[in-house]
Amino acid sequence: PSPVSSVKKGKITKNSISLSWQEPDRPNGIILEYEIKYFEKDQEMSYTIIKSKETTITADGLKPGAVYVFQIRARTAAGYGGFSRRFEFETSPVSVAASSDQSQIPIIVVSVTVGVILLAVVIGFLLSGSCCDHGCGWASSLRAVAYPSLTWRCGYSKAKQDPEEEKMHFHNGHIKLPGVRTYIDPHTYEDPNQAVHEFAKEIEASCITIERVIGAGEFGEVCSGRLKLQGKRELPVAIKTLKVGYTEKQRRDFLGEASIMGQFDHPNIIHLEGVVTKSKPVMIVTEYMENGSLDTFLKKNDGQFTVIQLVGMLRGIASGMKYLSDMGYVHRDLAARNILINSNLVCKVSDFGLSRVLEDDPEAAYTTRGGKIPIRWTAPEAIAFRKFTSASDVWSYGIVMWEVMSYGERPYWEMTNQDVIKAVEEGYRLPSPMDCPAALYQLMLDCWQKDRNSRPKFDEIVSMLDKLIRNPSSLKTLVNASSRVSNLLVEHSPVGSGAYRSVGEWLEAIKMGRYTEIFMENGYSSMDAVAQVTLEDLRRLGVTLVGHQKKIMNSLQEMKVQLVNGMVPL
Ligand code: IFC
Repeated sequence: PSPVSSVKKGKITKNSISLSWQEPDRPNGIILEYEIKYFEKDQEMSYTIIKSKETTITADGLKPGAVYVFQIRARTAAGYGGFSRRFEFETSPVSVAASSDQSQIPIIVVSVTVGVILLAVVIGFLLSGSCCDHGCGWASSLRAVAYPSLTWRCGYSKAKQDPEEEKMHFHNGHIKLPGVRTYIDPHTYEDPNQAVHEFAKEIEASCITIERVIGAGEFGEVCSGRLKLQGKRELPVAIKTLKVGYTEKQRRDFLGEASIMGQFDHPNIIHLEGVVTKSKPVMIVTEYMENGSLDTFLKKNDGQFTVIQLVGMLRGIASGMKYLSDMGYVHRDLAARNILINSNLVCKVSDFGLSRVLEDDPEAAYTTRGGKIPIRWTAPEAIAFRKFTSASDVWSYGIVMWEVMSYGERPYWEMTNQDVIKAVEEGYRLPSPMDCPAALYQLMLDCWQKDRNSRPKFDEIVSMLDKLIRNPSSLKTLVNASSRVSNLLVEHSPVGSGAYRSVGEWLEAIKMGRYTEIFMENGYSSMDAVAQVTLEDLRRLGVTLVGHQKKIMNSLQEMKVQLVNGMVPL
């Protein structure tokens, strides 16, 4: 949306200023809300932000006789527009009669009490569940029962001098917490139609031209076509339709997907253009990704890319996943088949559900009491007790790295799901893909740590890949060809059974004995503990020489990769 250009003052008292304004000249979509930022003149470091669906607000709790600066911006499904210019208004001066001080005491007492209670509710709510679980587990159902309409929303405010004064806003029954931006499960809405229109723009069917069918979705077809919105140039789009004769629940689930996607705005997440709900068929419209899904694309172009290009793809996927995990969204089905790639080789995280997997291969999805799980992409704790978190998404990301570096090879080849589960449980891991840089394979192994808390976080993965891209020679060291035998799983851990009996003995053997004391003092006193050491840890321990870091990490890598002769007997 273009900036709001006209703002008028309304009622002004000594502690409050009311404002009203006009919708921007070029809204470029439906305005979902306005954000009003204000601060006392020359005190810009300490500002307050209020959100409003209306074109009027009252800012209260202001100082008497002070000048306040206001700026307003509008938000549509496409995001925020620019802030308006600054508008300055002054509160009325204090009245000379001093007795009013006394009369305010009851008001202050009541406000403080209400404030404390609200704070307690919010803190209780914060502690009552991690935001990383968007599943239908009993914990979240219980939360939904206990707090039927409480979900958090976006909204933020910079440090204020007086934190008690921090404003909290209720909007649609959702509490907006300062500083957190998390996605909202559309199931928490009583009326899913309201959810979809809060997050997705309604598109008129006449703006869409369908060209051809490109795939099958769970509820209908996926097509390519064009979207022409007034005042904008024609865009190539993908369109998913809901087949006729759907049930109310199917429509709800179908549009629930759009409500989720509409909350995301990131270059590596598939972008939702909008939905068609006012005419039939009901449709979800996204940007069009010319090269389709990443697994098929890589199989078709086997061996055609440079390592830097492949790492660029992986960097994009990790960046999209960092965004989703920051939003508190757990993907649960991260796999190369769920990544789309466009003509510029930009990868975007998507999700086509399990339908395709099931059609392709009845073995790929595993059923345990109503849940389908893509076994070979899923972390052991998610398979065993449904612990899906951003850390289990990191495991899947490691599998995606392996798929990308092996140009779309099937993880664990033709092993059965049962064999995969057993082998992984016993500590076996996929071997390095052919010609894979050692640093990338090490990152995969880090993603596949059994202990989910030891796996890297997505932001660490992004910065690691950035470093490798900035320093391409770091990708020259390939996984030792002789230690890579295809069709064999490698034993990953523990390394304790290796050649060295103590940390000192090991470090001496690689001429790094000078670090023995530092290792021992920092809890790396056994070979098992040493096995968990990452490059970050080394830096923290003060191993700053790159040559020493390499020597230690390479030696660890060598110990971890112990070849198993023949297919694992299970
Ligand atoms: C049930 C459900 C699905 N809940 C969430 N999703 C979901 C769907 C989540 C995400 C993600 F990654 F952002 F979290 C993405 C999708 C998704 O990709 N949906 C979707 C994609 C829906 C409709 C269409 C038309 C598309 N786009 C394409 O299929 C496509 C093909 C080529 N270019 O685009």
